[in-house]
Amino acid sequence: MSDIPLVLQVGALLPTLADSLRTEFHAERLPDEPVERAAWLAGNAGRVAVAVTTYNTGVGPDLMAALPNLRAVLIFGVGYDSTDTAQARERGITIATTPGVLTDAVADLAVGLLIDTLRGVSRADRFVRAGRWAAGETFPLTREVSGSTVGILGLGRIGRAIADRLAGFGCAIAYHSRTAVDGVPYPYAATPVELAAASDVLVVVVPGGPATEKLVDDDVLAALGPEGYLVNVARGSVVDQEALVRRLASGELAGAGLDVFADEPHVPAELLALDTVVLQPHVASATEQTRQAMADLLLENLRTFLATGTVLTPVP
Ligand code: NAP
Ligand code: 8YV
Repeated sequence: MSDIPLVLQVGALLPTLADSLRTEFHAERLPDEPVERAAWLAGNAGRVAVAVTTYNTGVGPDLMAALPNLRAVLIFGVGYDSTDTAQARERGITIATTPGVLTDAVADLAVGLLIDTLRGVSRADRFVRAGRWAAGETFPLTREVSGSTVGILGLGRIGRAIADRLAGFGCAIAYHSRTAVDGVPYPYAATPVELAAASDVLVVVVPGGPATEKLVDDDVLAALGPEGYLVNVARGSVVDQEALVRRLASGELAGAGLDVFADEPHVPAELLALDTVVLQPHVASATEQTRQAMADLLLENLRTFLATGTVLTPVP
């Protein structure tokens, strides 16, 4: 067994990032297959100083407990809800994410989803491809985006970028976070229900995890109402998905644009069948430019951590 601190890749990563980890840091990849993984851990767990992972995989409680000398978890992404932050705090393990560099890409996709959901862009595309326009059918009228009222649930980095983009469309913006944000021109709603009741569209962009589990519950969806739309680019866990499906299917909600789901990559069959819903495979940050910027920031965090024991972008 070598004494050199090991960088461990946990789960699939952007191929260019995985290459850099291997060539620059001699990183090894934790096997995904359980028997192979257990054998690898039995021989190597004590060597691991840094784990590199994504939201999709994370370093959960069991894996973290199995790595006695782990000092840092570096996450490719801004959300860290799949990593055991409580254990990390207790053991003094640093967690770093890649905030900021993905804000624009995620905000762009959120606005695109919102426009698609209200104006039926994907639906109209299906209509044309199916030959229905050529056959003389008329596509139904849709909901105007400009001038609508948009509630932002979570006015952080991404929420603010979405709000500012939509303000440019002449939308009226309101928001809810746990605390009101100083110096923003948008009115604050005291609760998610109050925000939903005042909105035509509710855009969800709070972090996932226990504190926000089903923050968008049936009451919030009821307050949004049958003319209301939901856009979720945060985490599936933030929305009561069963209630959402029920209300969409019964027409008690007008539509939804969803990049994230409760049990990814599984999407409820009821949603697949609904024409009022636009579905994305968790791709809000997935542009060439942003994924490269995320990889660059992660690698900078790794170099800094190995040199100084600190990171540039720790989670609070
Ligand atoms: P951020 O700057 O930390 O913003 C999070 C916002 O949520 C803050 O305004 C925060 O304000 C609010 N918030 C936190 N807990 C809350 C609660 N319990 N109730 C109400 N508001 C709450 O984070 P960000 O960079 O904007 O990213 C936000 C989230 O987007 C990430 O955590 C991630 O889950 C998701 N995301 C998804 C994708 C994707 O591919 N779909 C990509 C990137 C990020 P207060 O603390 O004042 O409440
Ligand atoms: C993922 C995300 O990181 O940043 C986040 O929180 O959800 C995404 O950007 C990306 O899908 C890679 O896991």
